[in-house]
Amino acid sequence: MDVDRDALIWMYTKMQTIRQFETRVARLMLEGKLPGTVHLYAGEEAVACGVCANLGPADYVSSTHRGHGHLIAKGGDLDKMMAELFAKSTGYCKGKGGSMHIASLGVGILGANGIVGAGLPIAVGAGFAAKYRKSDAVAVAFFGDGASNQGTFHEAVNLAAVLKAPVIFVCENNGYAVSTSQARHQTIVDVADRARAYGIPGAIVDGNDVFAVYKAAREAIGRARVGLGPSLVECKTYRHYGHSIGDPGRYRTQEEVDAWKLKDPIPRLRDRLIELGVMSGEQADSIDQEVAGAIESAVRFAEESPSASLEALLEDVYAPSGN
Ligand SMILES: Cc1ncc(C[n+]2csc(CCOP(=O)(O)OP(=O)(O)O)c2C)c(N)n1
Ligand SMILES: [Mg+2]
Repeated sequence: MDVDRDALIWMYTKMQTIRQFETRVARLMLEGKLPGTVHLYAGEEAVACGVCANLGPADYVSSTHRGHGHLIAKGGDLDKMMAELFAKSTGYCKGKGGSMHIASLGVGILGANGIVGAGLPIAVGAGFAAKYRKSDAVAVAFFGDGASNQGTFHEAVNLAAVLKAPVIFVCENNGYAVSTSQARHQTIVDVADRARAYGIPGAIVDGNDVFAVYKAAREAIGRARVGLGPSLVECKTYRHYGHSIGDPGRYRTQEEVDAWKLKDPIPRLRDRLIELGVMSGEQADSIDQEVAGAIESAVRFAEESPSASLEALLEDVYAPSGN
């Protein structure tokens, strides 16, 4: 496929970063070092990375409760993310938001979001604003199969279609909404079918194949940039961990989990890049080690940072007045 070498290496590195971040966060949670809970993205890395490889700093993403991967792929800083998870004042939201409320307008991250389906209308607003200002920026809304049943999904897709807003709706269909399988929460198999109801293109891709995601996203983002309006891209994927930390996962069989782990997007990409001669096994190992160093340094930064302060509790509640 016509993807340049730098983009391929970028995608491998980011996918590896997300996986190691999530693995480390799972351990920190089990050690009792992080307050609250986390929803881990491991297994779904090809979606965030295949999409964000087509975005620039001026573009926007709106995220979900399972947001670490989107934020890392969009350029989120590991130190500030880790510090936010540790509830430290050096975190993205000064330690007051935690995993589900990380936002950084500076890198186009409109926010992780604890409310299922809430990111979609936000992305439509950002996309419409970009169009209104005559910039060629686009907005991507990541959302789950469960979120596709929310009213916000239907309202957002309809409005984006009517406004021809540059928005790409990326459904991460991991087959479950908490413990409810897709077959029990909707009668359709493909969420992409819903695109037709709003007169926009709908594509279905293997969400564990970063090449497929990249290609579908490139087409949808390209259309949006030249004024052709929104698209929906459905990526079929799977989460390796439970819904959140502490989920015993009794609603899934071990056979199902094992079968999906055989389709793990990261070894798949690694093997393919070695086969294509894009990198050697040694180069891949050295990327993995570099990533491990960055994750450990983020943990150290977070551990050594001061805790969120009680005095700051009521700061940042209202926007500054006057402008
Ligand atoms: C409006 C709203 N309803 C219910 C919940 C509780 N809840 C949290 S995550 C979730 C399931 C989301 O499923 P999906 O959109 O498929 O995302 P996934 O967790 O699979 O990534 C639910 C019902 C919520 N946070 N917000
Ligand atoms: Mg889901």
